[in-house]
Amino acid sequence: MGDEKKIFSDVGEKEVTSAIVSGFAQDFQKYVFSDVIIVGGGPSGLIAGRELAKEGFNVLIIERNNYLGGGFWLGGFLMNKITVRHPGEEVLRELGVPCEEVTPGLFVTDGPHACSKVIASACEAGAKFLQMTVFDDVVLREGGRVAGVVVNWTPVSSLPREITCVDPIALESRVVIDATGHDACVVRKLEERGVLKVPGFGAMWVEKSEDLLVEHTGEVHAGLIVTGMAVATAFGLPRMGPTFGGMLLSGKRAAEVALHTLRDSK
Ligand code: 48H
Repeated sequence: MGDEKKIFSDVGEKEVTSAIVSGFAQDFQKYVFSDVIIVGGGPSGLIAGRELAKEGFNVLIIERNNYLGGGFWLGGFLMNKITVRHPGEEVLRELGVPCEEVTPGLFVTDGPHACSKVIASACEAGAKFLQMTVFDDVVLREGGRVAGVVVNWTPVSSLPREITCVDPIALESRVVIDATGHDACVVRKLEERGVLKVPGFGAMWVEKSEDLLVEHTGEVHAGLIVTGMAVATAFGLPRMGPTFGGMLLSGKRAAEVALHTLRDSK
């Protein structure tokens, strides 16, 4: 502990803590009002976020877990092979994910490779993330337009109410995208408030579901776009099981719809 040669720079605890606090606060301040808030960091939300951030919009992705990627790390039944039906592989190849055609029109890839690339592509495009943050409610404005989200830390919402009297906070945005998967939490909140009726997703029918899902991806209510599995829940469409082309293409479609709104309202 004296004259030995140091490998690392001479930086201590207070600098480390300060870097974390100021970095987080600077980003957070910027995302108090964003162009787009995406609730849910699964494949559909990540692809939508990537496309929108690439176009130069401020995108904030809110995720209740610490890890991003949702159900995209694994295929079905805890087996980590991801399948996509054509043309889903085009999105994977665009991101540099190798995939193999196992039968005409069906492609297989490794979950960890595909998922990490999708996450990295959203980061590289400039999307920002709030992990361990759970959607709690919507912000509604004139005419019932969705104008943001109310969130809390995930640990706060998972502890018993009597020891966590912590109010949530609101974040505003020009567009909100519900990418929360089967739960369709944002859409469900509008149902709870008597704004929408939500039928819930239908039984499995892969050949029908993915086309329908991409077709129905779009605005479900003023200011709110729905993507991914949440579309099936919102419109009562059949589920597709462990195949993900629909999620990737739905994310792209959601971004296209959001771009129209963002450009029209500039
Ligand atoms: C913050 C939240 C909240 C909340 C949820 O489930 P996901 O992977 O969603 P998609 O739609 O991008 O992909 C669905 C796909 O993974 C899948 O399950 C398929 C294809 N199933 C077919 C079938 O037949 O079952 O990701 C959603 C993300 C997750 O990371 C959640 O943790 C997060 O949203 N999330 N984040 N606040 N209230 N609810």
